[in-house]
Amino acid sequence: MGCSGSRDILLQVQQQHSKQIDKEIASEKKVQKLKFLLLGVSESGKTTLFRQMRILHSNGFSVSERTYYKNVIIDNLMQYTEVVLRNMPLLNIPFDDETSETYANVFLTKARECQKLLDFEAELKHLYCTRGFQACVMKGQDYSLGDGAQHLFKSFDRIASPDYIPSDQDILYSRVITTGVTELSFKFRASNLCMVDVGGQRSERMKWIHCFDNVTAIIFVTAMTFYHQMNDSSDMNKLRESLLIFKSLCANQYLSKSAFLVFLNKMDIFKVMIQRKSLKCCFPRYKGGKSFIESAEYIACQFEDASRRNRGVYCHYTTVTDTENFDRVFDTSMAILLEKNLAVTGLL
Ligand SMILES: Nc1nc2c(ncn2[C@@H]2O[C@H](COP(=O)(O)OP(=O)(O)O)[C@@H](O)[C@H]2O)c(=O)[nH]1
Ligand SMILES: [Mg+2]
Repeated sequence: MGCSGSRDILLQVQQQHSKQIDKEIASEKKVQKLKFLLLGVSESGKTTLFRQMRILHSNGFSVSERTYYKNVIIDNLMQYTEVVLRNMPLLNIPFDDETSETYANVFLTKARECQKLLDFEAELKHLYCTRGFQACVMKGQDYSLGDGAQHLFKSFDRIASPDYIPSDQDILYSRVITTGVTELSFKFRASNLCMVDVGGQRSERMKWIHCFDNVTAIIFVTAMTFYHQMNDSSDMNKLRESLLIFKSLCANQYLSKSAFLVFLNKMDIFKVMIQRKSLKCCFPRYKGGKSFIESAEYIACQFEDASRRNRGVYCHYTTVTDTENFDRVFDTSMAILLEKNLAVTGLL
């Protein structure tokens, strides 16, 4: 009796211990660190998405970071203004009047040395309101004017004020070429997420492989607007180049266990652009019309075909500069990925 009693107690202790271990494993699993790697060619929107993560799921931007972005924004505005003014004659867009032409020449001859936007405040305020300048900005897609330019031009009065502090939206539209690797860790639902942002230029792509260890999912970002844009350094259509890179990533043995999400980005600009220029310029076999849905679905299909993976690739249409829209899309994409795909593949 004594013997079987102590055996029962031992069994109970063992069962409790085992339950405790199960609990710990379960809770460890629950807070498992998931690594998401942002890949895609330059200017697809990776860093903007990364900044949204900071706004939505981390502490946002500090005062000193906003001061840093103020300088970036002023620098961006100088560059964008120069690009527009140099493209006006190339696109046969005349200046509205003599004053505008004089102001443009003053800016173009002096701006580079001086690098102080506010020294040209009066000239720029005048130029930004002219019909010629605005018409050239509207054609920005034809000569690769940065996609943040319109927002920054519109916000000039605010940016030029002495006590200007960049808003989140200004930061999302600012452009800094990424070099190296940046990580952000944050809590998302029951998981700890680590998001990794990398550079997208050719030279930076060599570094991607160093980040391939233990990647839960690749978030491949591509701008849908790439369909009519060339990469000057590779002399290739940027959407076709994105597809090639995506295909090689899908075939990469180090990523064989990683899931793949494709964010087809810059939906806002694409919706307007597709009315003007058909997808045929990129895909001669495209037989559809100019509607957004038809064109966007065709692009999504190209990525699904390029993957040739039986586990499936999840495509989502995004406008990563739009916090509310992106919050929703990211939530949905994570729900699909975490709840369906990763559970099945045993990654979660
Ligand atoms: N209008 C618009 N602009 C975008 C969108 N996504 C990114 N951009 C802008 O495109 C530019 C390049 O984005 P960035 O995130 O730096 O691209 P990366 O090189 O892939 O990191 C920035 O000025 C962004 O503000 C979008 O969905 N819509
Ligand atoms: Mg970047």
